[in-house]
Amino acid sequence: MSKSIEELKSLTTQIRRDILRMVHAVNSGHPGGSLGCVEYFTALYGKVMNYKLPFSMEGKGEDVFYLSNGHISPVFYSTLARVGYFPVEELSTFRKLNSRLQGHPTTHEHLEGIRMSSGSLGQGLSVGIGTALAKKLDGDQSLVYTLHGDGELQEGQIWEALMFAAAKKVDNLIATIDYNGQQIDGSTEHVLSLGDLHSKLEAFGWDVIEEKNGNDLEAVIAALEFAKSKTGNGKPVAIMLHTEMGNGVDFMMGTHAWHGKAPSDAQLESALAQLTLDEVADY
Ligand SMILES: Cc1ncc(C[n+]2csc(CCOP(=O)(O)OP(=O)(O)O)c2C)c(N)n1
Ligand SMILES: [Mg+2]
Repeated sequence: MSKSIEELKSLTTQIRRDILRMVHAVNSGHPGGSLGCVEYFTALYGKVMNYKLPFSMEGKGEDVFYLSNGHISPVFYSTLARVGYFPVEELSTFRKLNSRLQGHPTTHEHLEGIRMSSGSLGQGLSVGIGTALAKKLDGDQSLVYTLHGDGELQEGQIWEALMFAAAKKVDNLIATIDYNGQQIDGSTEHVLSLGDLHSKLEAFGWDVIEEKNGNDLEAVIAALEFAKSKTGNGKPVAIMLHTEMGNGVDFMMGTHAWHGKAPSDAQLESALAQLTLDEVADY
């Protein structure tokens, strides 16, 4: 797991190609949020997180990750496959009948790397907290990572969980918010403003890191490493990761339009032409 930055940057391009091809093949899925979170997933699984392969559901003695905003499954599945959890060829079954790669991740399909079912927004922080507390009871020093959409933060359960984690000093947890400013129907500002989220998280008792360059791989790695350094200090840690929905594909960037829409044949071609690699490893 010691890939160079150059190799990891190539991986981000390959993951973007996978996302687009997966969603295009079945004419459904969520490319926008997925593309925006590529650097986060690459940093996490390519550099920062300590995980064990082959996959074990127990997750003892290793860091674990929960995707709370389950609709961005394409970036999750591609990353898991590309780092060796399951065969890359299986990405071609995305959203097909009887596939292990359902539109939203499920545990009963036994896909390696998936530890919770998600898609119904708002639940992953609670699951992460439970796991973090279990790790403490077990004397397990490893960490729990969770990812959430900013629109997802409009769910009430999130705020109960935020309050609980700080009150119970769950300081082995790093929750990241995909702060892309967009959600299914428009901007988060327009649909239901989160207000001064940074201050709100701090007021709830969290250590808050804000990273403005969420699509700069090195910046994301640094933010995650910094977050790691903050663990064990009595407070849960949040990263507000400023990302761009649709990042990497010019006509998909910065709009909610591609939250849950597949590209046409011509659009796929145009998108892939923007994501070139010396050695393309499409499945
Ligand atoms: C409990 C719940 N309510 C509504 C939805 C429908 N839904 C799916 S994605 C989404 C938008 C969420 O916005 P955000 O978390 O910012 O994701 P992004 O659009 O940035 O990918 C909504 C409302 C859902 N999946 N779960
Ligand atoms: Mg969003």
